[in-house]
Amino acid sequence: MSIKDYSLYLVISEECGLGRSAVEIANLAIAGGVDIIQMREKNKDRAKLVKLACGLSRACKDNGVTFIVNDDPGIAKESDADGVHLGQGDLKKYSIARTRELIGKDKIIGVSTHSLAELSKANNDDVDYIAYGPVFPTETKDYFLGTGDMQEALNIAKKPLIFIGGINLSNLDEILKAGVRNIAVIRGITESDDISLTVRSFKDRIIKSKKGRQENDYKNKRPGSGN
Ligand code: TZP
Ligand code: MG
Repeated sequence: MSIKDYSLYLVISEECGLGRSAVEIANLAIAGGVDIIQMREKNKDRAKLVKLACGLSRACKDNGVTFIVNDDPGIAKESDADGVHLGQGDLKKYSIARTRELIGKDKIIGVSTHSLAELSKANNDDVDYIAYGPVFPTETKDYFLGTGDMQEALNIAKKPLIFIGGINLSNLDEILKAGVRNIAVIRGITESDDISLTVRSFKDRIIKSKKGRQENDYKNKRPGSGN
């Protein structure tokens, strides 16, 4: 399976939702036009994770939104998710070949990378997309990469590249201008009062930036444009 649009990828951790449930957050984000939703819950037992994943999977399927389970290919399989997201630690537990075997070869596998070296390695692995970050300071991690290597990351990526970490409506334009096409967000969306509106704002700006880039590409390629 391939994802048609990686533009806006929401990672849901219920504890970052200002008291709202993961399904409530998902439905509000779906109404706002999110492309992908990931369940990322670190403090629930397996039975709860499976139940929640099934609920989120259903909500996403009903609305044509891609659903990804973090950490656990087994739960992705049980909830009929579209795919699984593995961190560098998860890859020690589940090889990519084993993950493909578990979830099915048509499903999506995404990986987290935190350096250009990890990104380069993921380029050659059998994965469908690569997440790269944290770009900005975030409460989730105790370090961040900054935007210095962003251009190089964009240049070397051979798969859809999704930037993550501390991205919000205040720093979004800076990274879109640098050429970023796809972003993943937790708190910049789940901590907003109006999740649907915030998702819409993220999405509108991403679409506008992509359109601007297409128009520029077109202008630069026109005969007589000097290129
Ligand atoms: N991986 C790198 S940064 C991050 C993950 C899971 C957390 C992103 O959360 P936020 O709230 O968007 O900074
Ligand atoms: Mg993980």
